Amino acid sequence: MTRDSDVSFLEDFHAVAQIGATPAHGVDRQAATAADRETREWFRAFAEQRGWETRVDSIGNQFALVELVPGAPYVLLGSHLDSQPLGGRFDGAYGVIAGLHAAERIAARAVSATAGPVYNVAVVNWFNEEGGRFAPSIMGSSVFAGIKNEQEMLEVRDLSGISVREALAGIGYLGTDERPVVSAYAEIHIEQGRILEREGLTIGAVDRSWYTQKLDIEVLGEQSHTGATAMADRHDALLGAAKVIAKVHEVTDLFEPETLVSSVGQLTLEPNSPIVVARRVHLIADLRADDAATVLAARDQLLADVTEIADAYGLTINARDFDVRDNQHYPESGLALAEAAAAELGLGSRRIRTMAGHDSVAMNRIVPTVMLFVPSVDGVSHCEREFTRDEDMVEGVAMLAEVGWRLAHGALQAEDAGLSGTSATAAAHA
Ligand code: HGY
Ligand code: MN
Ligand code: MN
Repeated sequence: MTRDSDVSFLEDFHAVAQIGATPAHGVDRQAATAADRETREWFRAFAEQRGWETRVDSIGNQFALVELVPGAPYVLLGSHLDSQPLGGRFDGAYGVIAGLHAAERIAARAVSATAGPVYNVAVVNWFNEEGGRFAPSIMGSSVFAGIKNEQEMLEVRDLSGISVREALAGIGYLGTDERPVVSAYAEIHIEQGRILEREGLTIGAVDRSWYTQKLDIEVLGEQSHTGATAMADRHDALLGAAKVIAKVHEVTDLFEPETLVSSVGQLTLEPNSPIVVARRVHLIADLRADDAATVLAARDQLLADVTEIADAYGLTINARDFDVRDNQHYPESGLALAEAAAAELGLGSRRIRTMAGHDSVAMNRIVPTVMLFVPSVDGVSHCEREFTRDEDMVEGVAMLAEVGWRLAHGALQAEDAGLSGTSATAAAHA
């Protein structure tokens, strides 16, 4: 039986999925593009129709604030509306729209509750979680959490040389508003893996994130004529890059299957002419494992491989660690809260690791954080084929509303997570 509120959520979700929609049912809404602006306008309209205050901070994070207890800190719910190029319509967007609907249900419940909330509720659309256009990913929430320097992030440029600052100003979302003081954070997201689907469960309570890092690699050769240059005289940066890319894949064979994942997803080539041996290739390798030591061992092996390739082909190859993210452990009390909420709603749940990064990875550093998953069909993500069933999505909204209700009643305190206090306290100490 689908409740009216579920119908309303599904209508909103499928409406947003039309913004930046691609012919194969994905979305292309990269950070601070026109499509990103359109989803931000949708977010703002949703809040304003309900009389909620909206804010935009100085790194483009967008907030909707629901005041239940004047002057109190906010339980923050949310995720991100930006997508990968030709990405999926569920990644991030599900969590933002679920957050808006959960906040609406919490506000309605507070009206008639005997024991009212002690905290307010807010919903966030984080800027540039995906990092496809502007690296690193998880940018807006990392600045909010004091992990990344705001000015540095505003100066990051995309491949066409446009800075974050220029792009945000260009869509009218380089804000100046004060950030809300946050007491706790909860995020619901598609799993982007196969475990919940395989086990027939609706909810994942995330206990830990994988250790991840990027290797920023520059391969330098010498430009020359592809027809007139002797093979012995060539310093072919693209050949070297091809060897590096193969090594980034092959290094996973040195470890137990599926314990290390790695790929190169982005490459730029100069001068990129069919008659010219390449002078320069820039590429980014993504390395992840549950065990930090595995990533570090793979990284060391790759640095040795890179040196060998440089020597063998007469190249210079520079490799730099980038976007290193330590394992994040979510608080035990938050996991117990999620499991109790799932049980109350009659939803099957289990604890689960996240291999993908999320804004909750940043927020867990400053406030008690609950990270939840709903199933992904076939585990596919960052792809137009990404899919989650309506029935799983609506169960997830009910789950987020229940978790948010408990958080708004103070169910998780900073000390539960070994933290000092609200986000204001943490930022003051950052
Ligand atoms: O970095 C990540 O894993 C996320 O998809 N942005
Ligand atoms: Mn995401
Ligand atoms: Mn993603």
